[in-house]
Amino acid sequence: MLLFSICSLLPSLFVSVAGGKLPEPEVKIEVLHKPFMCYRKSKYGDMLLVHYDGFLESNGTMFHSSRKDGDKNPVWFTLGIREALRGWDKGLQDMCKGERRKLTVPPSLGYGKEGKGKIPPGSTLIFDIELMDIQNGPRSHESFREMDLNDDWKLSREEVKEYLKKEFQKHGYSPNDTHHEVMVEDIFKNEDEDEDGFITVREFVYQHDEL
Ligand SMILES: *[C@@H]1O[C@H](CO)[C@@H](O)[C@H](O)[C@H]1NC(C)=O
Ligand SMILES: *[C@@H]1O[C@H](CO)[C@@H](O)[C@H](O)[C@H]1NC(C)=O
Ligand SMILES: [Ca+2]
Ligand SMILES: [Ca+2]
Repeated sequence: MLLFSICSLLPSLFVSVAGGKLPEPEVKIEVLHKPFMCYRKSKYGDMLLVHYDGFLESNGTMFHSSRKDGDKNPVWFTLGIREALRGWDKGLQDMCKGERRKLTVPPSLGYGKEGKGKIPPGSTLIFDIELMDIQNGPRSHESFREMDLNDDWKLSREEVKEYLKKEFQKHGYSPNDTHHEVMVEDIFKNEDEDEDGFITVREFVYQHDEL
């Protein structure tokens, strides 16, 4: 059971995501606070830790606050892969750690015509978001460089297998060669688009078309 759950988790790091291609309504971005020092700006594929308050534009009701609701912890999400609202993917790019933004998110980049829970159909949303931390995401160049043990800018089956082994150990599981080989085959089936036996930076980092 345990092994099953981590195995279903790991390949998801490699699962391709669909990219939006058509021109779309924009998110309005207002910078509320910009830190004096900015060592790194958020970019596609980064993991962001944020605190946020979300309001309905219609009457100003707060529908969620990470500072006040639940465990009151900030939340992690990966930028640009639709893990969060598309309005966040668009509105939280090039942001410094410590920066605060107000985003005005149209319904089509939020919860759409259907709405969700406390959010009525067709709602424009206002978010007050503070970026607390930035980490390398699973799809980042940095992660790729880490996996590319011989620095030839492509990932071999052996390198991916090494990575899986390390990830398993990090999560407290003993490595299992047979199992890793099955996972590697699965990953290559999805990621090695030109089937040359290597996963290139392009194949790894960028969005795959699912048209
Ligand atoms: C604001 O709008 C929401 C959704 O229509 C509604 O549930 C809520 O009661 C309203 N709040 C106020 C203060 O009018
Ligand atoms: C290793 O994985 C294979 C395939 O998933 C499984 O059949 C086998 O029982 C595992 N071995 C150990 C020692 O866990
Ligand atoms: Ca390599
Ligand atoms: Ca390839």
